Amino acid sequence: MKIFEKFKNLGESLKKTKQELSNKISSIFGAGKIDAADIEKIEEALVLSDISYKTAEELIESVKKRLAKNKDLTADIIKQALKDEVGDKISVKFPEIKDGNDKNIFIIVGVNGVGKTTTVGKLGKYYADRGKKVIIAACDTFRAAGKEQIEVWGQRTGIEVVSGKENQDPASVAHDAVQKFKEKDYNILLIDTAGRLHNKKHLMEELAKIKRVISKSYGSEPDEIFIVIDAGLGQNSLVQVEQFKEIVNITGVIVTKLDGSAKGGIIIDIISRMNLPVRFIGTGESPEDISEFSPEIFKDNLL
Ligand SMILES: Nc1nc2c(ncn2[C@@H]2O[C@H](COP(=O)(O)OP(=O)(O)OP(=O)(O)O)[C@@H](O)[C@H]2O)c(=O)[nH]1
Ligand SMILES: [Mg+2]
Repeated sequence: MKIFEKFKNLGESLKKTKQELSNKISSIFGAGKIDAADIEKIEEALVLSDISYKTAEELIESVKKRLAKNKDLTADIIKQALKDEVGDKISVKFPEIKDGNDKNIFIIVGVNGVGKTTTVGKLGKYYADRGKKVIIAACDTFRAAGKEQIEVWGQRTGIEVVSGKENQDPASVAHDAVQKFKEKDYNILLIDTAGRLHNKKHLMEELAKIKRVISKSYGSEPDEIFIVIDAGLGQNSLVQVEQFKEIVNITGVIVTKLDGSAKGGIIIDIISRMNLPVRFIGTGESPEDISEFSPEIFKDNLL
């Protein structure tokens, strides 16, 4: 597959973050002489792009070290050093995404409205375009519109959707979908789940149950459990990830709505603080608006 196809929209969707961060750093330093102590001044710009204070401080310390001997600092030199330090922070070696087997099951989780259903629709098309036979389980039985929404995505992309009745136990819908998935020649089963707030205990228990039932019917753990986070929600997403991690073993993160946000910095924290791979990026509302994540392209487009 050609590289521009895999990462088609990643660079484009970082435009806003890049513009704001770059402009802020340039305007902090202006044209005057800069010395290493001035590097501290970029902290606010980093935090505004949604890098946590802790990570921003670490980045600043390491940029200062990197440039300690440089007597002729310019805004561009600082940006380049920052880019390299970000690159170091996010170039963590994670296992490959588990989508290469004959059969793989992904569960998609997250709080309300972050873009789970849209992401399931897009992922369905993404894998179908790559020759996989995909089936979707509509396990959001909580909202009537949730089921219809994913069925519309199924019609749009030509992907089969298994859905239950309104208010049916989502775990039983998941069970039926896994049975069908096992019996026929499907390759990828995508499980859409209802939005749930991490502090709602019974909803979090429901999620644990969905996972348990899937593991039991499948005969092994689901291959990936992705948490979807909305780039616009910033640092709050880190709390969400922490809480979901306590209930199910999150294996990766999908960051949506990066297209409308200047807060791409959150990705650095997810990788370096949460130690989770970012697998996909949502870059819009159309079926093709999904891109694989690449640390290199992210780094090159952040500044
Ligand atoms: N711009 C943009 N909008 C997105 C993206 N992903 C989702 N959306 C929009 O975000 C809104 C919510 O998306 P849903 O997919 O319904 O979110 P959800 O997490 O399934 O919501 P609940 O099931 O209610 O928890 C919709 O208007 C989507 O079109 C994205 O990557 N970019
Ligand atoms: Mg939904």
